[in-house]
Amino acid sequence: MKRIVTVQDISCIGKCSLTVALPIISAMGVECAVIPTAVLSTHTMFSGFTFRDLTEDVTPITEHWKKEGFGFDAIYTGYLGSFEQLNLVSKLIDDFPSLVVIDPVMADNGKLYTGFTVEFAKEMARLCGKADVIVPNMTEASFMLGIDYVGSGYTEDYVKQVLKGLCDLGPKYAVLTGVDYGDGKLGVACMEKESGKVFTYFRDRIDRSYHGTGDVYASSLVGALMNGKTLEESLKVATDYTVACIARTASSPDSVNYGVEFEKEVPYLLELLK
Ligand code: PXL
Repeated sequence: MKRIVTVQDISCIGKCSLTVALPIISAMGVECAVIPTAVLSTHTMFSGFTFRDLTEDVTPITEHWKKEGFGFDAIYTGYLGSFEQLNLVSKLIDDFPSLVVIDPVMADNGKLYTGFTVEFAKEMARLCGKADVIVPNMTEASFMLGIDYVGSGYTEDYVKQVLKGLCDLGPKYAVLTGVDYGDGKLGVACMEKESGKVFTYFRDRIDRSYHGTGDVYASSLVGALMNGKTLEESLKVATDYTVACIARTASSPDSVNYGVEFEKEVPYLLELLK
């Protein structure tokens, strides 16, 4: 059985970060260890959320693991809240060699999330240099590269240029999520650093946007990789699953406004793995 460790916050209500990663990765038959970096009452799109920082717990946790001799097949990081946490993740990658998947969660739709800065984006870009796979959206990629955010009307050449910039940060593969050429499709584009080869996968765009879909995407991507799928196959699994979650949520009378109904689509996710 494969074992991964994921490093991100736990937003007690919010259908994002750990409350998404843990169930999805476990359902995919992969042991999911966690390093919770902070406890929030909700994700940061609510006002008045509580925030308890757990940075000082990270090193004691990993030191204990080293003594016990634990190892991991993959490290998957999501929302990280401080420069110190970026350094701790960097050390974790050195201490526990494994496949490293970094989702540089910090921004969307041209804007940084509450609490993030341009300087943080630069440091996150440095951390991405240690990854095998990074999965920023267009906004995160722009902040990490220090370029203007282009929300629409861009070309395939532009996307290639951004992917090349991301590969130059150092990861083996750069995946751009939320690629939209204005033709009614939405998808991902991936570049392999060594060969410069680009792979894309698109689905019909559903004009709804929900919080936490990036976490659903990255978690199912990691789960698919750990199930022995290639990166190309894994990107398709993650895209198809995320689209299904969005479609279900858009048509559900019970849907909440803070996240997607990823739970009900787990059977479909397992079908995709076959
Ligand atoms: O879905 C990403 C995410 C994770 N964790 C927290 C967040 C967000 C996005 O806003 O606020 C706390």
